[in-house]
Amino acid sequence: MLEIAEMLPPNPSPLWTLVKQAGVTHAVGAMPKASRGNAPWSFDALARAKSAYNDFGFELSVLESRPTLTKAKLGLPGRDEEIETAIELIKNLGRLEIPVWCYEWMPVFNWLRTSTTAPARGGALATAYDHSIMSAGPLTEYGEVSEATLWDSLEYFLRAVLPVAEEAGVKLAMHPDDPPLSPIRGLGRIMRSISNFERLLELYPSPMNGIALCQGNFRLMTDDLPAAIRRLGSTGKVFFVHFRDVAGSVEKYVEVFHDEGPTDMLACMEAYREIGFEGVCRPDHVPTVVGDDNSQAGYSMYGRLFAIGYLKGLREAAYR
Ligand SMILES: [Mn+2]
Repeated sequence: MLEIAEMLPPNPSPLWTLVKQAGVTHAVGAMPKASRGNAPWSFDALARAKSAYNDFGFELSVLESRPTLTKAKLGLPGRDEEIETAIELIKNLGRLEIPVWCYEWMPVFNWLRTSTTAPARGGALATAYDHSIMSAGPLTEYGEVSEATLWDSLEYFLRAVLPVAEEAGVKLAMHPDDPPLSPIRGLGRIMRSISNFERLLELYPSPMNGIALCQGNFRLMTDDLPAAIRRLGSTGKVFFVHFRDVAGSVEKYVEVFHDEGPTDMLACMEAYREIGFEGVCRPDHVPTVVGDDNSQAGYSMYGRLFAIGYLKGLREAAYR
């Protein structure tokens, strides 16, 4: 059964209460800040974070933050030290029975937008991406990096971490590149097509090597998202779902409310039921609505209420 979760920063806040009031039972968490000499990925830090979620009645289903992996992604000297932190994190997730780690392979840039103030329905604010703006920007300090380099570094990483993940019983869910475009400012990006995700699964076959199906990005890779869910889901390797939609194309798009995009969201929910998805699905990136400030574009508080309610309704329709 698909369970609905929300992304909650690791400290209790009014957001936690609101999400609880909306009937959400599962949390997608992040590493806490370092404290008392404990690294964010240490057992002690993660144990306290997990307890906080549990104390509020949330099951911590996914950890969706990462230690720095820039050298690991770019294949640079020092990568083994970075990979060692990922290994320690995975071991500690196993010890604490946190079943999924969501990671990504976007070098230097994480998710990228050229606007956080795009006009959305009723005066809400959305995030948007326009490649004609981004591509005018300078190269990073790393210059040009090929996709071949990223594939090599990813294989090196998987060979190091997947045996640990198997031992720990922790599933690794790869989030797609956002936007799924390559290169950006000289940096190749590889997690940007359905066939590349199939290549990821073949790179190191393992029951722990899987996918975070972020709909906003996969919808920019295909015109038939429900079919893509069934195709990737047939591998049994969809471990985590981000629920959202965008309008436009990969070169120029804007995020939308969950009910107004071009994607048939009910058909997506039915596809998750058909593939027997057993994991959590969280709303991703909501517009900033009245009563919210825009300081954390995509993750404002009240905007989430609508997304959670819509997702709950779709789940009820698909699973009844
Ligand atoms: Mn996402």
